[in-house]
Amino acid sequence: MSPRSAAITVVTALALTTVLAGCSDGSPDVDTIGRVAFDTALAIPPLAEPTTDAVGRLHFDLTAQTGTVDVVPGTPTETWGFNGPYLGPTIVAASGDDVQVDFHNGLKEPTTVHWHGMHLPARADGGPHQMVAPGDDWSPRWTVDQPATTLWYHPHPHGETERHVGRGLAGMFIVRDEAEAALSLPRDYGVDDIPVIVQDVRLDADGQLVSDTRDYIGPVGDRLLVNGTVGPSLAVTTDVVRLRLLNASPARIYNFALSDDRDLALIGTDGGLLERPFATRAVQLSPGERAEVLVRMAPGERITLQSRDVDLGGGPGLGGLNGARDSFDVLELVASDALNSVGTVPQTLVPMERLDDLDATGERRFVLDGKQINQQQMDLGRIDEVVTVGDTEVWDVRNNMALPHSFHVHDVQFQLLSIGGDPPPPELAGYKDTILLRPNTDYRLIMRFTDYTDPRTPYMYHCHLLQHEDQGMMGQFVVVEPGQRAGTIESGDTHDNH
Ligand SMILES: [Cu+2]
Repeated sequence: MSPRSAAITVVTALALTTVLAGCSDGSPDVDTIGRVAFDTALAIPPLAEPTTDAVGRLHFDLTAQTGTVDVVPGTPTETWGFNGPYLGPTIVAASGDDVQVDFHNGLKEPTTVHWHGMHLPARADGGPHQMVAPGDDWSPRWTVDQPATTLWYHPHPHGETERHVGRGLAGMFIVRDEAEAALSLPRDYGVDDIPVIVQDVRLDADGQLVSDTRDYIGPVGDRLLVNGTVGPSLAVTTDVVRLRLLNASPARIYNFALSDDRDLALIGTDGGLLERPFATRAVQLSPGERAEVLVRMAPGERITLQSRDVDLGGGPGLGGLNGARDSFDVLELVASDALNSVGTVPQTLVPMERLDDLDATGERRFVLDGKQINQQQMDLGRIDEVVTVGDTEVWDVRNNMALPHSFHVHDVQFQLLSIGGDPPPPELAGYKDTILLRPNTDYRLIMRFTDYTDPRTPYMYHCHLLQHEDQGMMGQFVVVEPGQRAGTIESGDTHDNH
């Protein structure tokens, strides 16, 4: 072992000892089941209203701004949002649409807007190289070119992402397409097709947001907001309701289940619909992950979406850490006495081409340990990996610790070949852009890099536990033409990226 790696191992071991020692006096478990009043109608983020220009491009306006939310009645909590005090409008576009987002930074500090899960040019990606100064504008444009799914947008300023997202800068981006439209699924936004953006918060004595890190995974809150609503209740008017679950929390991992343990039908994950619905009692999501589920309801009944029994995959001792023992009432669903039928839910959804590792042109290995990937902290000036356009690659990602991490890759949606040598379970068999990395486990990912070469503007890959990302658990890759080399990194100017 080299002196350098020996030193890193010692530091990691010390950090782990500190974490494990810290939990013995540690965070009390949170259990809100049965204690949430559900006295407020679930807020539905408004749909962003685009304008169409002369060449048919859709323009969406987003402004980052400050505001307040009454998390505790009568005590305004200072928050940030897009086009409002908290969260942002839902953007809907169809595959094939040309879009442009006209973003204005109305904050007093620089930020970015990253399109999480979107396949698009690196300079439109909104990562840490596309910083937008206070008062400035940024207008990325791209063609939506991926299947129907649930994506989201949020800031990605290096070292500050946890704080920016934790204050409320997040919104949903729904992609539609013809294959999805042809299926008998609920798709009436806000009626039977419901965004469910879940965030946990913790308040200080003055009712202000605090980022109180006692757990290794980062700050975990003791109360939930769903679409910004405290104690949310949804009036259900159809026999089947589609929930688009988004974990927009900085660190907390949820395991969503219904109060009576009835099955959910999982129909989609990060990158699109599954081949067929998967009946499951629970859906676990780490930060950044999404799932689309169908819930079947009977007239007049009342059930609750909860989060409980989170499985971080670790041995004894891990369960009490990092909020895994916490339980929450998340969202109440109240069915009306007469429900409209949405029709028969299809048995098959969309065909999916399985990527084959025999077709892979290369393999890369990423080891996550401490707050590093491959023993390196993020360096905005360093390109870590150079990918040739057209290639299909296997990324072998290992969590080398006894604690959880996660892995998110920009630009692409990947498939899982194996987890710890085993084939992925049905809930992880579809397209993904973010996965929880269980302790001491190898994940083999396969992905195809189809276009958007730019030797000077990198995409990111990183742990999506936002504090880890902020602390440098991130790397950069560029996509180049065959034979091309990476160039000197060019941070985008914020006025015009074309
Ligand atoms: Cu991590």
